[in-house]
Amino acid sequence: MADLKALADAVISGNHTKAVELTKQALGEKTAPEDVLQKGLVAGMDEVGRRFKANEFYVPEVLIAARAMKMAMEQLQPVLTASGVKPLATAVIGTVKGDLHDIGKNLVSMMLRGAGFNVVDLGVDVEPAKFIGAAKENNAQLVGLSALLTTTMPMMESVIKEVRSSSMSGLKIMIGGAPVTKEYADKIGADGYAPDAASAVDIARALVKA
Ligand code: B1M
Repeated sequence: MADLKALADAVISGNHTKAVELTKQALGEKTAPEDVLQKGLVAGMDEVGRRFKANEFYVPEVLIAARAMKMAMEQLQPVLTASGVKPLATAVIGTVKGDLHDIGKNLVSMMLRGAGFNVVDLGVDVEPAKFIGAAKENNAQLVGLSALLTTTMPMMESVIKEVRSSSMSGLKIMIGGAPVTKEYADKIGADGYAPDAASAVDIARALVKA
């Protein structure tokens, strides 16, 4: 019988070979693809997030866990799509214009994918209009903005202003990045702020439910 706990453990330890093998095995045994996702892969990434928040895991452990998750997802995705399982929500994410830092943003993307979001990652140095265009095109519920430079933080406010004055004014906006604070997020009218990738998952889940 498919061992979804072992699959979660393979993700937590970043053992991609085992994660892929157990995913294939579970699918071969006709385990519901949603269970493979939620009880195996997402459960594993949730624990990775918990350990990261508790400083029991650091960036390298999160990256290897996310790689295991991604490789297992490659097996699972076609089956999920065929069975009509819907993603939790769609999030468009990127590093704002003028800013080339993407390590943290990539972590947030990976953790959101791990939590069952469909993530459209626009990369770095993203113009405000591109966020809105991609959100429209992908029917997104959430936009995620990352900035690592004090000089590019104001670009987040520009994106928020553009979103609020567009036909997508109801889009939820989450921001983050080393120099960003909750106070700053409130000041510029963001819906949510996350200090790290694991908290970003909690905030994103809450925002798309609201
Ligand atoms: Co740059 N850099 N950098 N840099 N760089 C910083 C940010 C800096 C603090 C270093 C310093 O001086 N001490 C400083 C900024 C100072 C300031 O603005 N006050 C700085 C500078 C000045 C610069 C340049 C201007 C240097 C130069 O050329 N003179 C230049 C700018 C280029 C540009 O962007 N236009 C530059 C360039 C670079 C590199 C290209 C060399 C490289 C980036 C490589 C890459 O990203 N692919 C780089 C790096 C690596 C850093 C440091 C060392 C590390 C950043 C990082 O990846 N951290 C950084 C110093 C530091 O932070 N200690 C620094 C690890 C990452 C996991 O954390 O990104 O904070 P972080 O992400 C976290 C959270 O913030 C949060 O979750 C993540 C995971 O927990 N988070 C979100 C991030 N985005 C989020 C989005 C969310 C939610 C949470 O919702 C959407």
